[in-house]
Amino acid sequence: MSAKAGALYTNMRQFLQRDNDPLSMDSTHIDYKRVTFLTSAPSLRQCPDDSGCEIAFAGRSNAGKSSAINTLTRTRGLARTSKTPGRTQLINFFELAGGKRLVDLPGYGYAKVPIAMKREWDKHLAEYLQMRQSLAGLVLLMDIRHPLQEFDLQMLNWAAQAGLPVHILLTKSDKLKRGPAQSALLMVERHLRDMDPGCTLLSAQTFSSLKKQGLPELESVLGHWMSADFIDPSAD
Ligand SMILES: Nc1nc2c(ncn2[C@@H]2O[C@H](COP(=O)(O)OP(=O)(O)OP(=O)(O)O)[C@@H](O)[C@H]2O)c(=O)[nH]1
Ligand SMILES: [Mg+2]
Repeated sequence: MSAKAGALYTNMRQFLQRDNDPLSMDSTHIDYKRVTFLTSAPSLRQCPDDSGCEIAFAGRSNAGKSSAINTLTRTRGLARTSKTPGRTQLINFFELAGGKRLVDLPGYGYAKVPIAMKREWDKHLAEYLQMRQSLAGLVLLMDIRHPLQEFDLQMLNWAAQAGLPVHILLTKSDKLKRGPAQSALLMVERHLRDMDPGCTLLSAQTFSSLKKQGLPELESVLGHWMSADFIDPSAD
């Protein structure tokens, strides 16, 4: 187990001794409206200093990553959104108060991008996820109508191996009625329980940027990840 995975494991054990209902988690209050664009990086080398704490938003192209960041920060136009998949091609960093960061990752699995470009993205994405010490957790977004596709499963397996906590947002929940939306969530949660029986590192919720549905739950999980006792103590 890597040092990072070891520290996260210790944190998870401490966390397990508490109530692990996401809405009652002990969390840091973060004013998400106090956000500024920091930088865009084409690769890991150009990323800002790997210190403090950041949370990355990952998922297939068009899943709603940039929209979710704008919804969370109540800042329209902060992260660029588009009807054209593949819009976010760089790793975009946004800074919150206290030196914490949100990261908008390039979408994966967009078929129309030339294969060489796709390989480049995948390489940078994998490098970022594996090497970034300040990464405290991954928000993995999936369109609620098409959850757990091949790349999503790959991402989940990789994160589980690395001991990285993942919170799944089943996005665009406004596209489904309540019943089918809940069924999709239950199906995803069943899968997560199979992967991680205590469901200590993996969780899921429904979310809609359009209807602003699911914000308190998301904020609670992020607040917990960013709280001092959850951050890797070996990181500076
Ligand atoms: N109905 C609905 N549409 C949404 C929601 N969230 C995002 N969208 C739409 O989905 C499209 C893609 O959203 P983005 O936020 O740009 O998706 P992305 O994951 O950042 O996409 P890439 O940058 O290409 O990887 C846009 O047309 C959004 O308006 C939502 O909650 N409900
Ligand atoms: Mg985007």
